[in-house]
Amino acid sequence: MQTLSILKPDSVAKSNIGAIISRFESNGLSIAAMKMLHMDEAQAGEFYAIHRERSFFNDLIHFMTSGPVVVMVLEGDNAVEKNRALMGATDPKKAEVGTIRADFADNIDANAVHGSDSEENAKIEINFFFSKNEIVNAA
Ligand code: IDP
Ligand code: MG
Repeated sequence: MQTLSILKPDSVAKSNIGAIISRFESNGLSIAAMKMLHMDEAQAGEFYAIHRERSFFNDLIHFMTSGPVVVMVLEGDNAVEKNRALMGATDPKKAEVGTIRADFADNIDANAVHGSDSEENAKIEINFFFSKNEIVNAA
């Protein structure tokens, strides 16, 4: 199974790329695709379109376009659920000890990582950032 992960601008700015990728690799998630990019407002707005009506939408887009991100396809058994478990709760104050957000996130805006929340959304999000020939067989 595959899922989409984004290391958000705070993770890149704080040089936490390697430490966070290590969490994935040491927990059975392999990297099947990876790139760095700096999203513009249109791209971030389209990616987060599901949140367009939420009060935090403008803050979310502002933050996600504030610097470069690392976008990855992670592959492994139960990749969607496993990644969500490794990430921890959206609000790092509520994230379990030892999760990525508990260890690397500052607040609910700068919360270190994005992860797809269902297998269906994982497919949509992977297609949003990657073409088929950019994804390798990581199994
Ligand atoms: P998730 O990233 O854990 O899946 P979502 O509910 O999908 O959380 O929200 C997307 C992103 O929007 C979050 O990661 C967070 O950065 C931001 N966000 C969510 N809820 C709030 C909020 O109540 N205030 C501010 N930002 C929020
Ligand atoms: Mg989400």
